Amino acid sequence: MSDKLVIIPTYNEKENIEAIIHAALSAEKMFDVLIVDDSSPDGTNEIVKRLIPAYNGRLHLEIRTEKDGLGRAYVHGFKWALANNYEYIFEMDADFSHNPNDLPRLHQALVDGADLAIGSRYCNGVNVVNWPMNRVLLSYFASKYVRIITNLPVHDATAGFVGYRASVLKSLDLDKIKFKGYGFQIEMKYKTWIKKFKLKEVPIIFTDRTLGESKISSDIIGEAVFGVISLRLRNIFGKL
Ligand SMILES: Nc1nc2c(ncn2[C@@H]2O[C@H](COP(=O)(O)OP(=O)(O)OP(=O)(O)O)[C@@H](O)[C@H]2O)c(=O)[nH]1
Ligand SMILES: [Mg+2]
Repeated sequence: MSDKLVIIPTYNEKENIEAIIHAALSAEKMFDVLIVDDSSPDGTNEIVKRLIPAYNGRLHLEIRTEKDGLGRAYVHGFKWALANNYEYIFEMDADFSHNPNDLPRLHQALVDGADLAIGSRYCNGVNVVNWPMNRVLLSYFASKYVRIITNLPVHDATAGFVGYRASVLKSLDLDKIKFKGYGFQIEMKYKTWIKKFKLKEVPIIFTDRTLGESKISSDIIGEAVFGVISLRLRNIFGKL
């Protein structure tokens, strides 16, 4: 069994799922894959079930009964990863915005001493392909905003292509992770940082999805805007 697991949350990803699984399981250094599917109505998990036997125990599936946000899906995946003794645990989207060939570099950052490796779009300028300008600006200024409010020393605070050492996930109280969307990514980085773990940004190029539909919504943006202020205040008052 590998000591490295890539968690991919899915909701209606039938156009991408087979190819992303194949790409992740073909990346150098032998990563295992866990799909956490929220009972996608398009049958994503049926495709996964069909693929499982071909990958000799390297492909796993957890199905949750309803759509409950990417944050909750990841928390479910983290618990599964710890219960199955993985040492290096990665988050990756199903839509090829994150290039599976970057997984070995994220892993290397952890081997070289980082506790949280962040696949970062903004540590060397802006490395985003095919996103409409309003999405780029939203995401870029969201990171600046997070940095101003919280001091978190990261250029890409909402990055969703990251790797953790198991020790980080063991030390966070996963049942207290509150946020579901972009806020989740910020919350995880902030809580890791205030516990004095070592964060390292690894430059990546992010590409907009070509297949399937985005699940971003205005609630998710609102959660992140107000959530950042609440994270900072809860830390000041010792309530994190
Ligand atoms: N299990 C689960 N997965 C989800 C949920 N919402 C989104 N996802 C998955 O999380 C990943 C990121 O979602 P996207 O829709 O690509 O959201 P995004 O990357 O923020 O938005 P775009 O950049 O516009 O694609 C994808 O693999 C989705 O299938 C959810 O509620 N449950
Ligand atoms: Mg996406």
